[in-house]
Amino acid sequence: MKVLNNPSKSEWKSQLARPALEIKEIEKLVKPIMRKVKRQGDKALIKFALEYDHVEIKDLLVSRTEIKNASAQVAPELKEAILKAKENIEKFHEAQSTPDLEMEVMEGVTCMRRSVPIQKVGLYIPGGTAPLFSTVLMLGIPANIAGCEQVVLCSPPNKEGSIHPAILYTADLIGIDKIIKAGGAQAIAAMTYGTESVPKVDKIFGPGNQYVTAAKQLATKKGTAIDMPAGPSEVLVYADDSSIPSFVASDLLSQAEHGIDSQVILVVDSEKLSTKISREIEKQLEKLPRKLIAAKALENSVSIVMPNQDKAIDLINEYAPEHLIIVVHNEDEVAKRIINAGSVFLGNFTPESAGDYASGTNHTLPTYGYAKNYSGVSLDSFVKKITYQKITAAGIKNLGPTVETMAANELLDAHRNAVTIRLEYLKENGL
Ligand code: HSO
Ligand code: ZN
Repeated sequence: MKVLNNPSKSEWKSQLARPALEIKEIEKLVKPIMRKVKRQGDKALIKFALEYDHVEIKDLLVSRTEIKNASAQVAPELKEAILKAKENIEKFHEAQSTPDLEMEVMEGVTCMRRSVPIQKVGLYIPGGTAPLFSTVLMLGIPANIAGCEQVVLCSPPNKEGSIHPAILYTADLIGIDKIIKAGGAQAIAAMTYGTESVPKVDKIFGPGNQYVTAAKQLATKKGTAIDMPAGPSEVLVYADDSSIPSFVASDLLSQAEHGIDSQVILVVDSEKLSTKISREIEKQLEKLPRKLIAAKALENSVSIVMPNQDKAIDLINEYAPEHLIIVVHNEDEVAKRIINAGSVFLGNFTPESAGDYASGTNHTLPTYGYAKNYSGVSLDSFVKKITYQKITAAGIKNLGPTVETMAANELLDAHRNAVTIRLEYLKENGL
């Protein structure tokens, strides 16, 4: 890890720059894939499975028998863990529902707001080197609580032509019955346009590689919403001498093992602590099965020595990390001053892994600085809010003149007339 000693504000941007996303180049490769799926539907998905996943797929839809077999392959201990995580995630997401709103804003003028579920949602679960069955919980649970009518899940088939058993088990556990063996940009295209097996959805959720990310961006141009723009996963740990260096190192490594493009940033108040944590990283890295991935990620990572706390907080807010771990003597105070972060973890005993899997918060979070303007996935991501209003005769008399004046001054006479005609009617009828 590169060490920076008290860099000045003018250096932050360049020193903390995330790796550039070559979205435009990738879009060029993704567009023809999307077009083919649009034209040929399932046939294209089967063809792409052969080309990219190297497997012949007969049925894109996972069958009941496959789900049953998958369940038998998941160890009881893992099933129990998934159930515990499910319980916590359900609890925390259920509590996020907001009551419908109804109020008389002025006499005779009532405004209402109601949450309604997005009808059809698509969840993308990557295959690849780590089977992210935890993401099935993070996306499927709020979709259920919101009351989405249809939930479809796409995940790439492995060489045997099936999906990882823990992904299937988890999806079945939360009642997702449309599980499709399709990955990459082609899966996103299928959920954008619809095919014989895959319903067209209103919103697509879930992480993925750069092809998936580019396809999701293209989907938004076709009227399909997405959870958020994505980049590689990242963590920033802010620590002082109240932290336990081996714990900090373990958190940095847990993020680094996600992928070679993951970014991990350490902000500490002394060089001595930075050195201690670096040593711990070296020690723990050696024992990791994914040490090559983690080591590569650490190459893009920096340790920043910043003795002044105000400056450190300023830097964190500028960087806007996806995950922020704060382990300093006054962590609660610092936490209150954080304005840009996806999810915050406080104290020595709160590893990011807890939130990644099972504490209850969602792990689908804004990366790449988008924490400045996006929230992580929550129950809100699966609902729309519709407003209503009802105005009585007395209400239009109260509000009408205000609207008439504003409409006239915007030079929109038809708008004004829509009020005037009603006010005149009431007058003519002695009401
Ligand atoms: N840290 C990832 C989520 C995850 N970690 C899933 C393990 N499994 C992005 O927040
Ligand atoms: Zn993680």
